[in-house]
Amino acid sequence: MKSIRTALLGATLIAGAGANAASADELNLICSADNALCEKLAATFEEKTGIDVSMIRLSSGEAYAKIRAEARNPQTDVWWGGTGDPHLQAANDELSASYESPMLKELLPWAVSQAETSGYRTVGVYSGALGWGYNTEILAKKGVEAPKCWADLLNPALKGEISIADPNSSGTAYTALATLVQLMGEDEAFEYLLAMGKNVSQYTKSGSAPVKAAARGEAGLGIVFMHDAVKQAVAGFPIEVVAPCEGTGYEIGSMSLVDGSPNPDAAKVFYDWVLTPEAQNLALEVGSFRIPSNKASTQPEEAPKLENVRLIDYDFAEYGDSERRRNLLARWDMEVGAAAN
Ligand code: S7P
Repeated sequence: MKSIRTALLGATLIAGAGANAASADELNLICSADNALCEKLAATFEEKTGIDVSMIRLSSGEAYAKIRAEARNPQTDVWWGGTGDPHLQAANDELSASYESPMLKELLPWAVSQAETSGYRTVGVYSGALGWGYNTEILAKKGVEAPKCWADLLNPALKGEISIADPNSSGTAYTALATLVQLMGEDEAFEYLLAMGKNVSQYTKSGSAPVKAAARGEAGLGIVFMHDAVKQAVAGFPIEVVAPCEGTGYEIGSMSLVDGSPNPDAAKVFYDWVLTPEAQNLALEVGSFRIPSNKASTQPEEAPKLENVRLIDYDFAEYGDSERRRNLLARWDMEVGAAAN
């Protein structure tokens, strides 16, 4: 990577002292995946390139809100990970920059399609299906039958046992909301969410927190991406992973470069590196079992097999559209959030 660094420093010198000129030795990263993976990526990149990474972990909705708030004076260079819909919303709002990475040709079709949908303002980095993990010991103690379908989550015996995130902060929970709307129709999905809300103990900020709570015995069931539930099961917790019988949605975890960012050269170095198999395989070292987007990356054995999951034809363009996402979140606040308070 030495030569890349030298090229970068040259590029910075040529850029001169323009308003946005900054050191090629710095990168400001928002990471919206598991903190362990975020730290691993940042540390390895620093080690390889000598570029200092200043990283914060934010849930997908919070990351979008931060980038939006900084639009006039961007502080962030790269937003890596988190669900694709808010990345598409950022693209829609022209908060992200268009970049056709030379790595695109190495990626699986769903990752490239995410780039094409957004005019190359975002790209797919991993994928995984939505489902839940339940604590087998808690449900057995309560005599509750294993919940296999969305309909089963309305069982009054689950009162106070379900945990799911707030879709305003969490991309996972927004994926759940958009999935139910696509499965049932919008009015029916909101009726369902209100009814299920009677069983919800807590709307968390982070998307993976619900299944961590279930693993620790603080909740009976957490609605999350299936790979986040697998992580708890692999770690030895009594968690059973479920793909809902009626069908379910999925995410294309994404990455975007921020338009007008302070360190655009370093940002592109990170962008290209993090799409390599070498970088994508780091996920395995921290027990993150989602499907990586590079064709040559290792597909984790533990990752839920998508061919065994009844996937809906998730409409990323519609549910990543700014107005659609804003309206759905406003309705969630008025109906579901208000009922929880
Ligand atoms: O890396 C695992 C993963 O779950 O992290 C992301 C994250 O949970 C999304 O966070 P929020 O729901 O808090 O926004 C997911 O994209 C990814 O699957």
